[in-house]
Amino acid sequence: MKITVLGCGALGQLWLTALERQGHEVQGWLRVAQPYCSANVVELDGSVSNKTYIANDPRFLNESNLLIVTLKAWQVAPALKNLESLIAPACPVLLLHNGLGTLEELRGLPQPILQGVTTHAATRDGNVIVHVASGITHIGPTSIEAARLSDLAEPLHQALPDVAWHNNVAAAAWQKLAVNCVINPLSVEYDCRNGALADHAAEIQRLCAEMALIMEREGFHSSKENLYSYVMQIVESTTDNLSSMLQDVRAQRRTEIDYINGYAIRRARAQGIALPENGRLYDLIKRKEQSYEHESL
Ligand code: KPL
Repeated sequence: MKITVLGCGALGQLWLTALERQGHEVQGWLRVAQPYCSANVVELDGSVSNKTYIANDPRFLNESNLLIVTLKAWQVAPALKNLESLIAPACPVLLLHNGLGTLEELRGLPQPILQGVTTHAATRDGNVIVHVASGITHIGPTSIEAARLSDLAEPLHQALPDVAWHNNVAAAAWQKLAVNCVINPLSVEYDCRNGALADHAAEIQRLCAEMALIMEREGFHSSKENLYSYVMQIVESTTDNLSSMLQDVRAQRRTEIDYINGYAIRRARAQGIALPENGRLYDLIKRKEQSYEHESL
């Protein structure tokens, strides 16, 4: 297959490396156009792959059979709207980002959109991307046209296992949203690695209760107890991780808060319910972002 990967951060580099190894023709696409991009990945078994790929070739993009988007949530809609005319109308677009809300922003995009949720963990160590934990990438359609694309799961699975196709991927996306609504802002509040959140069980329980409530209203049944035990499992399995939100705050970058707790709060408002603990953390992260936005003025 011919595949373009939009966004060459940690996850983008993992996919470029994995797909090329399987014999696919790949290119990267950087927001600031460059003719080449490099992927420098330490694999799970410790082996190193350091390769350079072509980048930002509009013809390659137009001929691509798949576009994988690994940008931050807030970058997705502006980037895709910019590229829309260069992407073939039938080319599937696979979104792989934290949070929800981009589908609403992409309404009207002609290409079929697949939503993806991944539990692979990769972190940046200087110029190197370290694939720290294997995981599952759940993918699925967001429209009737996209429902015909289930055959894509197999080549993706061959490249970077596991990949699982779900006709109702939104359920997996809400489950991941719940994890991110808890771990990401709390790790910023306590300025700690994920594992240290085990000391804040009461706060985690309150957040899980709120997430179970909104998920139920949105038609994705989950109990607060099940969510709590799932979140604690992720706290433990990612114990040494700095959450993506804490990394963003430390680097004084825009966070994905509007697509994480912000999305849960918007859906709750639409359902006529309040999520006070999510609201408190949303405000906390927004204040942090504003403090460094102001510093850089
Ligand atoms: O997705 C994550 C993130 O950091 O954004 C978790 C699952 C919380 C792992 O760190």
